[in-house]
Amino acid sequence: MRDISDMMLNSDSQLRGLLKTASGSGRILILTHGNPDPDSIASASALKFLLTHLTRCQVRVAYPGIIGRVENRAMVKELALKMIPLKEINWRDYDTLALVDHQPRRRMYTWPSTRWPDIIIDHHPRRPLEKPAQFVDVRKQFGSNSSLMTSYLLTADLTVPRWLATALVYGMLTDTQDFSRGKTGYDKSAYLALFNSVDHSRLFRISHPAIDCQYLSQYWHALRGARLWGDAVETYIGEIPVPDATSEIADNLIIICGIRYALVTGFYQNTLYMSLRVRHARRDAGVIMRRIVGRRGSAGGHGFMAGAQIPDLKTPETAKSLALELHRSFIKLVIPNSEISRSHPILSELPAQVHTPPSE
Ligand SMILES: [Mn+2]
Repeated sequence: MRDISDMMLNSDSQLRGLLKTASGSGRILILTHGNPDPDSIASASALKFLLTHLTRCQVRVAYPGIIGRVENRAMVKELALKMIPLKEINWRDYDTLALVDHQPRRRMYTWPSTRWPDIIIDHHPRRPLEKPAQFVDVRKQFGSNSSLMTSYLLTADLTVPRWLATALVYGMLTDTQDFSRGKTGYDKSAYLALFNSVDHSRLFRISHPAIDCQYLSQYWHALRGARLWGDAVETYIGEIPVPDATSEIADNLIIICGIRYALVTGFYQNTLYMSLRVRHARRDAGVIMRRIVGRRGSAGGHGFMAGAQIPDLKTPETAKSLALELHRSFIKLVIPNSEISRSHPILSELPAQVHTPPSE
């Protein structure tokens, strides 16, 4: 575990740099990444808290896409986080744009062409910027952006309220898979620093949210179509109600005993959404996904998880045939040749009568 003072190394000068950039503006818009995950949501909330307390700026958080996952919706509701859908934003209302937990990527620009981010705080590997930004803090030694934001809060000596500590810890837990993934020394320090401020009942309700029947039907539908090829499982689930339905189902398929790869694809508003999970990070999910998708769309990810989007598909039929083609490439990539001809559904037929009630 890394020492907390070590974690805050650089945070002092970074905090001054951030405040200098922010102080020159009046109204700041913080953007999460598209269909934001807990790390992105917590980071945006932390930056808003920091800037609201240390500057005179008006600060809002916006998210592109949809908050779809049942846990993420529970997080926003339980912690009463204020976030606005990006489509409701009037850009003229803001003079400064901040990105958290991601860096500008050409395919993902969600802001008008006349705008460019002024502030970027991220923990993914640094990408070359097309245009400079006033304040950039990219530190990939943090397993989650929530931990990086925690180092700012600690450096600023702010008391972290329970709702924010809970959000940040949930961001850390999900991005590092409960501190099991990658280098997590700084994340553990950040976690310990916040531990006593966390609302553990709420944290439990977020990580174990109530599900509804629609969720179960969707899961059943995905399971019914899922096929096993050796130690890989894949399913195309057709039209999905929210884009991150695929990641939710992939997370549930990868925990099946003996499975090492799970690929789930769905269709939402003319775009194919794909989610891949791998059990052992020896085969990097991001590399596999990029090879499957190639130039047809955008793919990203790391170690255990990856996602891809292929836009501009005219009809559900086009989407389906492309999805099936991509799933075939996936199987060829991860399964030895000898096993490719053999596949079977993961659900087997139950005997007609599982339980016979005792006779009177
Ligand atoms: Mn992150």
